[in-house]
Amino acid sequence: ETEIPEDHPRYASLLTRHRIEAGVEKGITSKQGLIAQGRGEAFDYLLGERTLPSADAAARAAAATLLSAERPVFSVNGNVAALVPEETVELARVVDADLEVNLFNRTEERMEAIADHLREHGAEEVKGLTGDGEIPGLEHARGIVDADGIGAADVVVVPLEDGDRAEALAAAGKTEIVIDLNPGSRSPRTAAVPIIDNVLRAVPNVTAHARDLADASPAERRAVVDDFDPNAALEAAERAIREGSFSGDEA
Ligand code: PTJ
Repeated sequence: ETEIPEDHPRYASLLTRHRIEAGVEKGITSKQGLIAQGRGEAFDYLLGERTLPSADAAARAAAATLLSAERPVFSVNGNVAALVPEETVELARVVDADLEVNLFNRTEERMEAIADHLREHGAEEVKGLTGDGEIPGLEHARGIVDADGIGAADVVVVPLEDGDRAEALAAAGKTEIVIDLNPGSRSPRTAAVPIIDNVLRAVPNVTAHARDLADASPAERRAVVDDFDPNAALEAAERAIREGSFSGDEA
């Protein structure tokens, strides 16, 4: 990772690619994860590779939602594990959420490799391997979850989630926080809190907001959630892309 000079104009992008490649080599990330990464990069470029004010507001709403949750769970896939393992473990710790490996293309090998990888980065308990629960309305392998993890969660963080699965989770009554760089994608459109940002920036940003809100009263947290408008956040991101705000500020 350290071979890329930090002052390189595309440092963050090159670092990201390197981590995803290393993830594939380590058996964590799927080959489809490489394609997903390419798609994400294109959107990140159009967004100016920065956190829009609207995405920052979403991150704050996500933090308030997580702190107010009874049983929050952070769902981890092959891309998230490769890109932000430490940051994910840290966010889960700060908001007292469970970590659950949950894969679009589920294989036992990759489930275990990701759980090991998270433990190497400080996770104590990692759920997902039991697979004794199911999200209704999905083809069997796509719906497998832990009954006492995502199965019992009230709030789930699902970064880079597939649209069908995001819809099925919402139909199962879960409050969803989706992190996705494409504001037109179905999963952020399904989410109570869509964060249109790179997971590399979004996960530590949610943690920072959670630290800031740690001593806030339930009423203050509720106000943060109530003041957040998911449709306005999606529109702000679309506008930023359309108006080419990668060379200026968010309109
Ligand atoms: O590890 P698995 O089997 O669970 O598979 C994970 C992937 C991501 C491969 C799988 O869920 C998939 O195929 O996802 P999609 O349908 O390609 O959607 C990925 C979405 O994430 C796209 O909308 C991308 O724009 C977005 N994305 C990609 N990289 C990032 C991202 N969003 C935020 N941060 C990123 N770094």
